[in-house]
Amino acid sequence: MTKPSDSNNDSSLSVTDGVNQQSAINPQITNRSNNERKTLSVDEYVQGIKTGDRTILSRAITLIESTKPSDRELAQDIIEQCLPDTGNSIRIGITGVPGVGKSTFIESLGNHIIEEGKKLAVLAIDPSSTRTKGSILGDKTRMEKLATNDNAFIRPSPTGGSLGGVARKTRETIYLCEAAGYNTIFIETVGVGQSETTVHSMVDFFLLLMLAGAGDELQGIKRGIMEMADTIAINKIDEATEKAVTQAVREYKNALHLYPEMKSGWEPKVTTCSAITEEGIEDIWNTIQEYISLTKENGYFQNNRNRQAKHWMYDTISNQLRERFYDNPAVKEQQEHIEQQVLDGKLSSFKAAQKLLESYFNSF
Ligand SMILES: Nc1nc2c(ncn2[C@@H]2O[C@H](COP(=O)(O)OP(=O)(O)O)[C@@H](O)[C@H]2O)c(=O)[nH]1
Ligand SMILES: [Mg+2]
Repeated sequence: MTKPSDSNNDSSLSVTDGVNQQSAINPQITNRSNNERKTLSVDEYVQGIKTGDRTILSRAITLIESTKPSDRELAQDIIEQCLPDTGNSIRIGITGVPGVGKSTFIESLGNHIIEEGKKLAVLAIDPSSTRTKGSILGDKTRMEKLATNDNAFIRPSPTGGSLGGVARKTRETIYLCEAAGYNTIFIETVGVGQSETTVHSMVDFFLLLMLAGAGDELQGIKRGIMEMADTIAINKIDEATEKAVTQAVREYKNALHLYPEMKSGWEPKVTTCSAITEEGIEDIWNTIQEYISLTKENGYFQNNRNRQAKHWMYDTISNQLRERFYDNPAVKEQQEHIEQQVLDGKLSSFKAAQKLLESYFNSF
């Protein structure tokens, strides 16, 4: 498998403004320039976003990603006012192991659909990544044409925090991008952990990229992820033998047959492509269109969106409760000590949890 060679990339590509990439390069500079910026009102943010002002959109996303409560409050007000202009996009999740070609694929398909007149936002979820300067520029170089296209907006994965936190930020970012007129949203995620389940819960269509000539065990893809895929695309067919490609297609088709029918009424497809030569890319777009038509017709599209919206609501509640709990001074003070007592066998896990919860509830 080809590994991305991210280091030593230097580039003057336009990189969408964001806390992470700037702070990765020089935190001091970021802080200074942020402080010097004019503060905007909620209305100014909302107007800016709705008129497609990319700088203001970027700044609003930075508020979403901020850990400062006042920033997050402001972000919530902005999202609330943008809400009537959201939902009118196709949200597509793209997953696969590192190096399979996700970013290159996005560059290829992205430019294709922009030529068709679409506006594309590319977001990423990668909770494992502590993004370095190298990896950001690495992704950007894979998306060289997109990164400089006025109809594309690329935002790297928010750093830090739990998967739940990263998921919330991404969901909220989807809303803002939709309000800014991006009618197609790609969300790239690494297909190795829990993050693809999270992405699956925020997209309409889920695409899994694979390689020919490597068993799925080798590719680190769990069965559960294949089960979620609306399409499996075998990438890099330009460098695989025809025999290996044919065999891979057959194997994945067989594997998909073992799963129960999808609730969407869609029969998952196995297809092939090369993100480099662009062979098969248009076909995949057509497949996505077919899927959208089918699910809009049979009602699944809207039902699924409703289900997701409900899920996000409860997910947000759980996450905020958890964050509040662990941020609580009384909990913080005792956590380590109580944990040690459990490790020493002096306290049962249940009792320990009860004690911590009590100190939380008694702190109000
Ligand atoms: N030959 C070939 N190489 C590809 C293809 N797609 C991606 N690559 C290469 O595979 C490497 C990893 O690609 P990247 O898009 O960064 O993968 P990601 O980690 O899944 O985002 C890069 O060197 C790409 O140039 C393809 O279709 N054919
Ligand atoms: Mg990538």
